[in-house]
Amino acid sequence: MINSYKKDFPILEKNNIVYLDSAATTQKPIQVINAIDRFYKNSNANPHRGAYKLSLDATNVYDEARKKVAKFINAKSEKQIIFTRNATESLNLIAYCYGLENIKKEDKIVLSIMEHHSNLVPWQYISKKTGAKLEYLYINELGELTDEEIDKKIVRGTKIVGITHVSNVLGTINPIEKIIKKAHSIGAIVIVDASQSVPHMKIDVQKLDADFLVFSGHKMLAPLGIGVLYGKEELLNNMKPFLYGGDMIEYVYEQDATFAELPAKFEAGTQNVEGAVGLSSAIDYLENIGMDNVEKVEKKLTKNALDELQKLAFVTVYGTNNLENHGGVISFNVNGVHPHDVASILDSENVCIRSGNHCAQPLLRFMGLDSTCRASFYIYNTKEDVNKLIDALYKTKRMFAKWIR
Ligand code: 7TS
Repeated sequence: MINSYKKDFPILEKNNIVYLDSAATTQKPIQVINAIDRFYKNSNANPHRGAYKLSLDATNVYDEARKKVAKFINAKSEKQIIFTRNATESLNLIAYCYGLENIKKEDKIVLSIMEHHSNLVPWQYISKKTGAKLEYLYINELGELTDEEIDKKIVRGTKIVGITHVSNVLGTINPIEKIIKKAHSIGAIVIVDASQSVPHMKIDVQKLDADFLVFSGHKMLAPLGIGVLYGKEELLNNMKPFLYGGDMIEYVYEQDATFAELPAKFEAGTQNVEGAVGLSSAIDYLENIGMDNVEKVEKKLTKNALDELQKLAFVTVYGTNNLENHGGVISFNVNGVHPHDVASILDSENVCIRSGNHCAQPLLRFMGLDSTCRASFYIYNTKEDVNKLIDALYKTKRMFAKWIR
């Protein structure tokens, strides 16, 4: 059965590829491509800077996109939505503008060992600059964070907890509700890296009570180059700007300047209106399907893929088997064959997977691995895609028969 969403993605239709690398970036539906095309044909100008109709149009679509994002994650106010380039920039903004200003030598920063480098390397910098200790929440053999580990590490003295909602390597869905509650009980703030969750499930920032939450548009059908930083208003208000320049100021004098209110304070320079328009259209597309359905489609695919991969004696699958806390990302290895070789053979069969350390070297090192193969799913994937992945893995087995363990 071909699912009804694949037809909306010209690149998949045209190239007849099985795209299993959506954790890296997703393909774009024609609806999003058309929305960007319409913007450039009808409304392109520099927003917030012109009194003429086109500039007002550009301002309007940009502001509407912000409102849509706020509603999508249930933020109290659209002022809490800062557009950035991507999750990485959002995380750096938090590290520089909150971390550097608020963390002291005697404080502790706690991260999970499964953080993407984007939510890890900035905190190494802050730790070195401030003298604060950097500690990690480690995983059990199934790639999960246990209650014990959370209670042991998130203790008095912890000021920041950085946690990815869903691991981009193992697909583990972390118990962020519990982590947020625990962190707040001892006075720490929590940064949720929702890069691998906002595209795939309903997220309610008010219910979660996250202090900061970040994600990238390009992992949820939107164009490259647009990201989101959500933050509690009081925290954002008390932070200094990240970048200085046009449109983030109120008054500028020769020796001094005052700054604009949220969200403009954090959006220096000409805004990525194209990105915001694309993100707005991507949200429309996802909401039209319904996030519950997106999650259902992916759960079914993940179960199917896990079942099929686990039947292969020459393949090792990493992470938990519990679908309850497993997103649509699966890491595995063909025993005895380097993941880059596996990915090349799969590519010759038009199956795109990622191989490598997935920008999570500390996690891989903790697991005693250098690299893995990774298949990640989105709404355009089908059972047939999983079958093609399995067939291509059999081909790999045939080609590397001598080395397979
Ligand atoms: N956080 C997580 C959990 C991610 O998976 C990624 C990107 C990022 C942050 C950074 O996102 P960016 O848009 O700022 O680059 N993850 C991946 C991946 O798994 N393969 O390629 C990029």
